Amino acid sequence: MRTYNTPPIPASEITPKALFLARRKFMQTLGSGALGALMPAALWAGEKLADVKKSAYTVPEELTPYKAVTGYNNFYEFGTGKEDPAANAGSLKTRPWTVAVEGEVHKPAVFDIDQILKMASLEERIYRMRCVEAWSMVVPWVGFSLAELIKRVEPTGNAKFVEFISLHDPEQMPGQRSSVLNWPYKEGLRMDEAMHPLTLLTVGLYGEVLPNQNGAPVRIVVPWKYGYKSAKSIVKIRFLETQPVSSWTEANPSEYGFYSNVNPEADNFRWSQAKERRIGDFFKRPTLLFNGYADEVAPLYAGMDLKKYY
Ligand SMILES: Nc1nc2c(c(=O)[nH]1)N[C@H]1C(S)=C(S)[C@@H](COP(=O)(O)O)O[C@H]1N2
Ligand SMILES: [Mo]
Repeated sequence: MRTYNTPPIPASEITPKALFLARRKFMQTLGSGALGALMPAALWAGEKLADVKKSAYTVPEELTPYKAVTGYNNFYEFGTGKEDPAANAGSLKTRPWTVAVEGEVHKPAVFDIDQILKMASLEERIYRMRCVEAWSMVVPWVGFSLAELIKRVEPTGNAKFVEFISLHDPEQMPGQRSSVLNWPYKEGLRMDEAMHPLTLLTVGLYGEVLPNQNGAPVRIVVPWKYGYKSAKSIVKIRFLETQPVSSWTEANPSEYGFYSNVNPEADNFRWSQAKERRIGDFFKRPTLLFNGYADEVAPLYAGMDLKKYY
């Protein structure tokens, strides 16, 4: 079933959230309209997103609890421990926020996050997520197909790849003061992968604005690839003729290839990818080729040697 309970509000958030709501109410009752209009539709992490439709791109699996989805994360900009992002990402300022779209496009643009939120109708999509560290989750994301944004900027015939670049700001991202990765965090997709309807431009989860630790205010989610392909808190999308080099490939090219499709037979890692632990489960389960999305995405790789193009 796809029902879920209202996520619990951590005690630490109750006071500021209540204050925020009170302040907004105050602004709205000023009645000037002008001030009210200045208030963004959705600002506070945890705030409900309006008009979210159900999507056909959804798996009928039990959801990973909100607490785990938002409390057990990889986001090295805020530390390398799984609990570091939830503890430290409060310093990320998600407004104002823009995403620059450039490179091989006819209509380069700088989109404000509020423009992005209105670009296409928001959908809830329950996706299986698979981290290369052999754990997995089922997350009800909110967003729309990245293809919707791509169509607006009209890629040129030279656009073969898309690069996603996360925010680089050591003031807000304390993890960037150490060089565990080459900052900013960079990832990429081939054009047809980026255009695939499953590739989600993501602004929320569990019906709410994305918590900072999950990559607020906007991130990519590519459910048939290992988690690191899904770049968080992106500020730039670049269309390229040649394949970009991602941060993880720079760190360790023999393990982190460009494609990084979930593959139980992948033998390029120091540890096996054959099984995974769904967060909350005791027993491991077998990992599925393309994370269970083979029907949808296997045609993208027809004729390719998936061991060579890992
Ligand atoms: N900018 C940035 N994006 C990132 C990461 C990161 O460290 N920095 N970690 C990746 C990894 S390894 C995973 S598994 C997923 C985790 O997403 P989640 O915390 O929302 O589950 O984010 C990916 N995106
Ligand atoms: Mo990951």
